[in-house]
Parts: sequence; C-alpha cells; structure tokens
Amino acid sequence: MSTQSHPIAVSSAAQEKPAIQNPHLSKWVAEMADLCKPDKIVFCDGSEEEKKRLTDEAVEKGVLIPLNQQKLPGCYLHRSNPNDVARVEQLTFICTQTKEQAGPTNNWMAPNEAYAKLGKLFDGSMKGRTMYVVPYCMGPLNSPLSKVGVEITDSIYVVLNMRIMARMGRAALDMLGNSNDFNRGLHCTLDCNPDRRFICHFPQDNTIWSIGSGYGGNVLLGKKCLALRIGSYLGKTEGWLAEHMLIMGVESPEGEMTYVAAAFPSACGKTNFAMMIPTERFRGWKIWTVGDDIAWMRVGEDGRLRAINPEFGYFGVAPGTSFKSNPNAMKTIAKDTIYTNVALTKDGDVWWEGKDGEIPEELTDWKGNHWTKKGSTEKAAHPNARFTAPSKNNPVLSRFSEDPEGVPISAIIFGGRRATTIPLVIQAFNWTHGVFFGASLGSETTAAATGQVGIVRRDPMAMLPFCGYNMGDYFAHWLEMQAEITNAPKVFMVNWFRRNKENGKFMWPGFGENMRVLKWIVDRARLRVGGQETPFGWVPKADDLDLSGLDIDSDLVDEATAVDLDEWKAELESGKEFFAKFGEHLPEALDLQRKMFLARIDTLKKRKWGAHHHH
Ligand code: TSX
Ligand code: MN
Repeated sequence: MSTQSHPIAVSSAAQEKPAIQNPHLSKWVAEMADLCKPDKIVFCDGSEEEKKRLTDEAVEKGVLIPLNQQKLPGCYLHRSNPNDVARVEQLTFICTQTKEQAGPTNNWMAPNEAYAKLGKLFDGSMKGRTMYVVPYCMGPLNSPLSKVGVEITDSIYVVLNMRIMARMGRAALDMLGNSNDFNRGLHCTLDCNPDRRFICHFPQDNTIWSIGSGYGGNVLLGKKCLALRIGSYLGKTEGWLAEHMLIMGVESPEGEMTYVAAAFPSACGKTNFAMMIPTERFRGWKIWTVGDDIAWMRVGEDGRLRAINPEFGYFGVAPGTSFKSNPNAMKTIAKDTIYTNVALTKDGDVWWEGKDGEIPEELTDWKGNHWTKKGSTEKAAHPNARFTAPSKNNPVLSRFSEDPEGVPISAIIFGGRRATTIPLVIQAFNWTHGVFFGASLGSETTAAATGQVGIVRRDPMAMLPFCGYNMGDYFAHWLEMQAEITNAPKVFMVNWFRRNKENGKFMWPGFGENMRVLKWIVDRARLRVGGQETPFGWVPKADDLDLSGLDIDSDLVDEATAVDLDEWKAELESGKEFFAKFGEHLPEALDLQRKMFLARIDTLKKRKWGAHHHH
C-alpha cells in the first residue's frame, strides 16, 4: 500500500515538489499509515504559515489557550491530561535482542514482543485523526555530528513543540536527501490511559515507538528518546558520547573563552547554571549558553573533545524559575513560548510557585480549576510544569551554538545535591578517576512524591534514566574514549548543596557566586592555579578560590570545601553495592579506583590525616 491510498494534505511550501522524495521515508510513512489508519496525512515543512495554521487549529480545539499577547507575545498555555504530567520510567523500555544488552538499570522487552504488543495498540489508533509527519534535525544543519529523525504523531502539540526544540521541516528533509539513515519515531496519544502507555526504544533499528502519553519527555522523540537513549547507543557503536550535559562558554574579561560541559541529576538547577550571571565581584566575566540539557561530543581533528547541543530550544521546569534565580530564562520565555501545566492569572499571564512578586489572590490552576491563595491547599502550577522556548530567545546564547564543528571542551563537571560528604569542588587526578567520579554520581531526592526526601540515589553521569544500553558497557565506553582524545578535558565534581551540620543551612550561596568555583575550574583546566592534593582528588587551597567580597565566614568556606575520611569511607562502601549490579560488565578499572580510594583512606586513618583538613 502506498501513501496515495490515503487522502494527503500538504502545506504550501511543499506543494512545488512531491511531498516526500526519499523512497525509504515514503515507504515507512506508508507502512505506518497502514497501521494507524489516519483520515489524513500532513507532511510538515516547518514554515511560518504552517505554524500559524496549526496554532489556530490547536486554539480552536482547546489544545492551546492564547495568553495575554501584550504581555507574552506568541505565547500559549497547554493543560495536559492530569494523569500524564511526567516521564514514566516504569513504562520506558529498551528493546535490544537480549536483556543483558539493556543492562540491569533499564526495563527490557524483546523487540518482537514490543512490536507486537504496541502494534496492536497502534492498529487503527489514528482513525478520524490526522497523522503529522515531522522531519527534524538534532544538531546544527549539515554538521557531521548531527542526526536526522522523523516523528510521526497525531498530536498538534507535539508538532508545535518539536518545531521549537529541533530544526524541523524542509531543511531537515533536504539534509537527509535520499539516505536511509534517519531515526524512525512513531507516536500516538491514544486516551492517555497509563495502562496503555509505553515508550519503547529499538536501538538496533534506530526506531522509537511511543504510545498513550502526550507529555514532553515521552513524546518529543528528538529529546530524551533520540538524543540520549538512542544517541548513547549510536555513540557507543560510532565512537562518540551522547550525554545529559549542559554546555557553556566561560569568557574572561580579557575575552578568553573556555568551554565546560556539566552533568547534574534533576533538581540541581542545571538550566540556571547554563544561563548563570556572575555576581558583581566578577564583572567582565560572562557565561554563554551553548545548551542546557544535552551534549553530543566527538573527538575532533585536533584531538580535543568537541561538543554540540543537539537541541534548538529549552524544555525547562517553570516552578522555581524567577528573575532572582534565572533572569536570562525569564527573558527567554517572554515570547514565542508554549507553557504546559502552569497556572493562569486573570489577565492572561502565567504563574507558578517560586515566580517573582506577590502570590496572586486568585488563579486558574494547572487543571483548569479556580484557585485562591487563602482557600487552596494544592499547588497552582504542577511541580513539573514546563516551558518550551526557542534558544534564539536566550540573551546569552553563545554565538558558537550553531558551529557545525562543535565547541572544544576543556572541563567536564559532575554535580549532585548532597547535604554531606561531597565538597564544593574537587578535581579528579586523571581521566579514569574522572570517569569514576561520574559513575559514582549521586543526588538527594527533593520531591516527596517520589519517595523519601533526602535519600541519596545513584545516578551515574545523570544518565540513569537515559542510557540506551548496558550501563556497565557505557562506563567502559567512557574509559575507552581516552584512547582517542589527545587533549582530554579535566574532570571535576561539584556540590552547591552541602549543609552546615549544626544549623542545616546551605553552606555555599550558589547561583552567581558559583562563578568563583567556575574560575578555579577554568584555571585548573588551563594549568595555571594551585590546589591541594587529598586522597580523593585536588581541592582548592585556602587562597586558590577567589573569595573577595563574599559575605560569608571563611570558616564556612573551609567547611564547604573540606573532605572527611569517615564520610568518604561510607560513601565508597555504599557505592560497592551499586557497582556490583553490573557484574561482569563493570570495568575492572572502576572497581579498582574504588578499592584504591578505600585503601588510601585506611592508610590515612591510622595517621589521623583528617585532623588537619576539616574543622
Ligand atoms: O540553581 C541553583 N543553583 C545553580 C545556579 C546557578 N539552585 C536552585 C536549585 C533548585 C533547582 C541552588 N540552590 C543553588 C545553585 O547554585 N544553590 C542552592 C542552595 C541555596 C538556596 C538558597 C540560598 C542559598 C543557597 N539562599 C540564600 O543564601 C539567601
Ligand atoms: Mn534533562
């Protein structure tokens, strides 16, 4: 059966040529149309005309609510189904030939079983609906690091979000040409019943099938599904890295630019860090955003690790975002933004917990119900409410964000939210030690809904929910990358969230003051500042961190940067169990790193090393 047997609507720009010239693409679209049986197929070209037409249709159908166009030009509100507000890890599957290939940290389904099970759900799922074919490119157009995907979806919301998050439409199709090398993504919203919700990845087929959800992380297939899960698998087979990292350029007052990539688990303020404005003391220093969530990194001709941001927009958490925490994000989302599950004010403005100013007396909450400051106990915005905004709105977007060669990475940072143990900043001794830092990454839970608050969850490289193959093999891939890199980035661990043991308060002011830490990192990466060797890595000496003008007690900074033998011993012992999960797949080098750490601690405990180094 061919696409001709279905009524086809094409948008204007595509009408000069046949809708799809690529034979592999037209064959696949025909097969998927055969399966889903839509009333109509629309090939998206990414044009302004198409955006307007789909936006109008979404408004008419109630999928989008126009916001106050004076205050928020080009902005709309979307309310999701209340049972469909976040990624669902228990319904996310890696469908490799064997369970072992998916590894102990992923849900696994055999590919044939998954195709059969989801095939039944997709069968006729688009009857009476329109099937949109959305070609897109992850990464700068025509960059050797970029990848093309095509998402088939029945959701206008998905099309309009994909348009912001990726280079979408005709340009991506032109880049693909007649190649068969594209990711095949199929999505159908169904009725958002969690019993019929599955997000299945077929790394060996470069295919994603997502059904039963309308929530971003599950349905904007270019992002977590392609750029991380499938991407990490492609990275392993093709010799590059797909990472859950922000990318930033750090510019000195002299105009020297240093690029840093950083992985943080959720609720650590990754987007805030990616758009950080240094405090007054660091006037002349500037942070430029290349990306806020995902980095694709490959060794360049020059032997350095080069990174691109595969995305074209920000899909960020709204609650907590304010002019105080992130002024650049507030400017980014002031126009052409789709808001999902935020609260609505009487005059068509948006609101969420943690926004600047007074809490409004009355709102419409994220479910569309009347909400009052005095009478309501529930939150007005969903805690996972989102904004989808184009990166070109970001006032500090790096002018190299579209560089097809990628930016050269000098430092890699792993960060977590930890009340104890992990110092403000520590540098690994070498690449292998740095990979050990990443593999040991952990963060404390903040949302009460996900279980106990303050429990350390292991989240290696912040990739636990996003690694598309066996994570033990992923660690091995990281270690092997060293062979290709002649000029390896220096690796660091940071913790903005250490608390004072006596009063429980955060010891480090964070936010713009993180520039002080970043400067040390840049200077270390450029081999021009001192440090103190500890059994765990390099930490700044008292005078190495520039603390001038900082309104906190120097004892507190000492405490924030201190390392404690007993705390680390407990940390390393708790890591043993986690590493053991990977069995034979855990690289020997990582387990040896852990054991060497422990042996050093035992040696030093006999000599009371800690007495000189913490207070
Ligand atoms: O984003 C954060 N960053 C990185 C910013 C560049 N947050 C918010 C995390 C929630 C997503 C932080 N919170 C940071 C931080 O560096 N640090 C903290 C902890 C903290 C919170 C409040 C204060 C200080 C530290 N308030 C006062 O000191 C007044
Ligand atoms: Mn993320």
